[in-house]
Amino acid sequence: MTLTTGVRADADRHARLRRIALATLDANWEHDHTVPSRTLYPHQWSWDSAFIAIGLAHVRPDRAWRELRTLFAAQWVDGRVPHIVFNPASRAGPYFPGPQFWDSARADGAPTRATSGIVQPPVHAPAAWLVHRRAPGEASVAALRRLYPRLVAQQRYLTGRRDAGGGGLASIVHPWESGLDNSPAWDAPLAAVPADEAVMRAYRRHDTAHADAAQRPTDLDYARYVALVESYRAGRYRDEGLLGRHPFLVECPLVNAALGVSEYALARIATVIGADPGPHRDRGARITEALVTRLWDPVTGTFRPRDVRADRLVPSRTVLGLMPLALPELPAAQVSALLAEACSPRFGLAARMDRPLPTYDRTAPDFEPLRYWRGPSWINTGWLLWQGLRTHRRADLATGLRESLLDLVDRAGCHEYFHPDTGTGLGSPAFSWTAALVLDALAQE
Ligand code: 2M8
Repeated sequence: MTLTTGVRADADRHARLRRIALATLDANWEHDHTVPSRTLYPHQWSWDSAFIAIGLAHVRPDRAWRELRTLFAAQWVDGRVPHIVFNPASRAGPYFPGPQFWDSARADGAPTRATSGIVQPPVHAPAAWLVHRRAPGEASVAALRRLYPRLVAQQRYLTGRRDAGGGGLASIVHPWESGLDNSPAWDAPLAAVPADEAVMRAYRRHDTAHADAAQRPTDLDYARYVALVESYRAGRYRDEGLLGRHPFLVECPLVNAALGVSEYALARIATVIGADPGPHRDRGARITEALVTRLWDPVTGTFRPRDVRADRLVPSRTVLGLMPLALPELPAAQVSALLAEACSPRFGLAARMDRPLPTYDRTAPDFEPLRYWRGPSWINTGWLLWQGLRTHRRADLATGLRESLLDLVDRAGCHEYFHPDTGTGLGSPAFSWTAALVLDALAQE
């Protein structure tokens, strides 16, 4: 290929990707938010909306702010941002577990709109910052000003009420809060949650009507998910005394890395709106330190979730362990160990990648190339790692990863996840955050 034909092929690919990404986001727009997928996820999801806003900023900035505004309108009085905001007017089929199951109306400080009672990784402050950076102006500064106190309240909730381990990190109370629902990272702590898959006979899962059951969590996983919601709901989603009564409390490296990165984003936002950035930077540094103290495993050279109840690190090596690379003040020793882990045969990161980044150690005996978060490649975890590589100025690896992400979508479309060997599209075929993050990756050389 000559230089000019190469450049033309690249421009064609960009135009093609932009077209399908925009069409996907437009088709999934639902009056004041974007659904992750029309069939599988017909309501608003918290961290999906943050990723979606980042992509929309490049093409529909007003809609990006609207997306975040709608989500934060459902914030609880204690500062939690619910992981699902139910759309009462949804014309799509039912979702399990739906609003009746969560029963948020009975909890103190829940909004009028029905929501779930749990959270997802707090990637919203960095998202708000990026939306402003991609489309700056008076409107974006006004939007930041409105959102700032809500973002601060979200941080306060997670670092305060959710610090069940007492070491300065937030605990998750459900695997859904990590966003990586059935990651092998949760196998060990979930084994302590009593559940019988027969309880699922009383419920109807709708996910398996829209996606192949072999690509979704199992019924036993769902029995445990249901048991954990029931436990948290029984205490009306209060967080006091969780250690004594809730069977799953884990410090997740992704959730806590996002918490730290959010403080640095809030420092930047504070500067723009005339607030004090100093306390945010201090908190960012403290969270980074707590991550290293509590979740760093010097033996394997990666971060691991801490099972707070058992007071030990979980054994599996998942993509979650690489996520703290996004922290700007991560010490050099951890940065180089994480790069070594990412570039090892377990994850295969390279300046020219021959296979996409998996979500789980591909050399592990229980690696499952089709099953959701137990192996397949996802665009958001790749995008988050890409951010970390750019933060630590590894342009060579960042370029390799970006190419691999764009290539996946170019070949298969805006799928929810991808086969980590063949790149075949899996799950939903028109998935919003895939589209949004492709738009962002396209715009950054
Ligand atoms: C998946 O999770 C939901 C439950 O929250 C589900 O399986 O029904 C996860 O991939 C999660 O990270 C994502 O936010 C959600 C919507 O895309 O789907």
